[in-house]
Amino acid sequence: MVTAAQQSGSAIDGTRTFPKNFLWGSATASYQIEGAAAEDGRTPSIWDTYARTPGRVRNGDTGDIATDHYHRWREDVALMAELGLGAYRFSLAWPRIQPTGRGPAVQKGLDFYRRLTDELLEKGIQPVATLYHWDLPQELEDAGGWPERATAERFAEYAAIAADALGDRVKTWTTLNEPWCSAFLGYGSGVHAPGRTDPVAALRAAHHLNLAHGLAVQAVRDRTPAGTQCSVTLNIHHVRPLTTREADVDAARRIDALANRVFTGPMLQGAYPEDLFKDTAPLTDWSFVADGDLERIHQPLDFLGVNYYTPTLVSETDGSGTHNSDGHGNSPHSPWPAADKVSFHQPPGTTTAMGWAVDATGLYDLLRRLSQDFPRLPLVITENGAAFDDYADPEGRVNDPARIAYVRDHLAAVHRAIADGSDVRGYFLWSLLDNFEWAHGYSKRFGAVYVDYPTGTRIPKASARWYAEVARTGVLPGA
Ligand code: IFM
Repeated sequence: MVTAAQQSGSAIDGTRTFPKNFLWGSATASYQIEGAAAEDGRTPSIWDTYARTPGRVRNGDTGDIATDHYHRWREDVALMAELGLGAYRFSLAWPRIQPTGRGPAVQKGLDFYRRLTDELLEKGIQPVATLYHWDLPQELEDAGGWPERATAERFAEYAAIAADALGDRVKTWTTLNEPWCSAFLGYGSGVHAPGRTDPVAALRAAHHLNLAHGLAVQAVRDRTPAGTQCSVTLNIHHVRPLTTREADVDAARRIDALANRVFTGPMLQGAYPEDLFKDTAPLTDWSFVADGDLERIHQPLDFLGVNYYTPTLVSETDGSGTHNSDGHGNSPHSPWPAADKVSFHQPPGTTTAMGWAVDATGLYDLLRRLSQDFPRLPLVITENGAAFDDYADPEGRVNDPARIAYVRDHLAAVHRAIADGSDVRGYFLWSLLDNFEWAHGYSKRFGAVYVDYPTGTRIPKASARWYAEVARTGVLPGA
């Protein structure tokens, strides 16, 4: 059998060939693009409520209209086909399918995703569906939200509804997108919906998101044909210590536990890390982990989805850093429970419009580490990309050389990781379209396709054309 590593090659001129079946895609999320917030039975999610709360989102932006994908989906699928994408990763809006988070499904909500997936399949684009990309039905938050076990149980029911309705056409499922953000930005620092600032609630939320994942995998597997792929997407932080001092190395260990191993431990190994329990002991005894939960969470997965943008640089606190690591807004409340002695530093190098350092070596190191820690688990880059201050020139063109350079360097890192033995099966560019960038509103443009918000007009940026060529040929040009 030819391995992916053997199939991938580099030429003297710097071009790099990816393995034959490597999946080239692009990604979006429901609240960020759909709009139609009150249409066809959809009710508010926590992000509708949060965005409508003054002071939460830049410029008071909301997802009410977003890119209007709910009405323009056909045009958007046509764009994907034009760009030659092999796969499209999107998320289902829970409040569109099951508005109160419980009870029967709304037919019109399901029909929207049926039409979308039919159109994708018709155009030869593989649908990759994420069940949860942060839009919890508000009623479930009112009942306690992710810190409560019942929310995980509701999620399993919703996953069953989605799998029953779409399991005949969606062959690849992701349970959660970046549960770290849901738990720690949503309930810890409060810079994401629902905006709560309680470290214990954040840890409880992390556990119930883990449980929701395990229950949803079981629900999807029970209802879908053999061969259906199940996964989860984590924004694994590549955490580096500022120096080799023991205290800084320990700060990196602590953040690695809170960012990564709190999820990979139970999901992939069936146990929470002991050091996480020890570090957080002053806050909680974790008695919310019930008997049998770890078995429920630890389900076999077909691949791990990895989202990577920038590395994380930490030290034991020296007063020069902050507790915010990721440019997702500033809050007096830390998203890192029991890590008061950790400072976050700006990694060296140029930055994107998010203020995030550009460092593709972080992606390489991360992929190699994951392959070593979980040798039999294939990896897919489910998000990677960059925001820049793009604009349409008088001829209506959008030139974004910095994004091309960013994506090229990160793809080169993926290629190198594959050549060194990592089993990476695909890459999804974040994002297909400029969209609602959470607390930043519409001020940050991550799209390969530019969106003129007042008119909804889509303009493929230079990077979209460049990426289409890479996807078409499977060859990354030299720098
Ligand atoms: O826009 C987000 C996405 O929703 C989740 N991952 C990170 C992206 C950029 O911040």
